[in-house]
Amino acid sequence: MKPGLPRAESRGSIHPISSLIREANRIFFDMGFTFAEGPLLEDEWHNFDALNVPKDHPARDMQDTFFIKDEPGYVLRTHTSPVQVRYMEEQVKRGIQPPYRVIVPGKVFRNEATDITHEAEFFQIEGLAVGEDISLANLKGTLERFFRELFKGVSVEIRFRPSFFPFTEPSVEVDMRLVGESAPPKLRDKWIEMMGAGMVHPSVLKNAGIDSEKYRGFAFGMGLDRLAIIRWGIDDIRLMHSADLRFINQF
Ligand code: 2NL
Repeated sequence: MKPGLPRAESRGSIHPISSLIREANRIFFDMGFTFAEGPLLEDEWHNFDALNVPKDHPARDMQDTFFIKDEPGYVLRTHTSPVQVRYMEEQVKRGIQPPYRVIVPGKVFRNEATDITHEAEFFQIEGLAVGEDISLANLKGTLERFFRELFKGVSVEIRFRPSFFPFTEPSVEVDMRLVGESAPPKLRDKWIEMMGAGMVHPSVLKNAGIDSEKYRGFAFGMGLDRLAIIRWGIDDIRLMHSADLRFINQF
């Protein structure tokens, strides 16, 4: 062992969530997406209004969102979508027209009662593609490739079910299943709800300064805890944020 390095058993390792973010960045980068990030403290316009979330929507309740007492109009972001809105605004400001493809991993906050499976802060990853002829078929192909690369060597199928989000129309829930011999027996052939997605609502494009007559987009968002659990077969979600080195050092 080289002098100066910590002993092997006390060396750090990559947290599964970080590992997933790196892997997802690489897979989407290969499909032409760029990475973007933004502030955790957001204004209500970027977090809600621009995304077509009505003023009386339950997501805007004190029970669901952390509002900043001394800074009216500011919240801890409840999703990473405001970053995609900022990304679009920035491109428009610079005179850069679509196509855009952007991937946004990051921490988000929900003012919920915490219990063994719910934390007030967690990580998610969202994606956005805007162009002249973007369709739901492009969304399906993109997500299929993402899951196939993430579960390399295992056959993966996905399906869409109808859903609702204020920022997409139509909206879908995306289920995934691992099939065949190489699938882990515990998960084999079971449909698992993985994410929400849809075609970007024209009002959202308009709010970001994009011509919604000319351009369309798809968007998706997913939590990373569930994905990490499936990816590595972790059996207790609480371990994920326990900072327990016996857990972390397994990765
Ligand atoms: C979920 C669902 C979703 C989006 C996020 C999005 C972003 C923009 C415009 C339109 Cl800028 N949509 N994001 C769309 C559908 C679903 O997330 O369950 N996330 C954990």
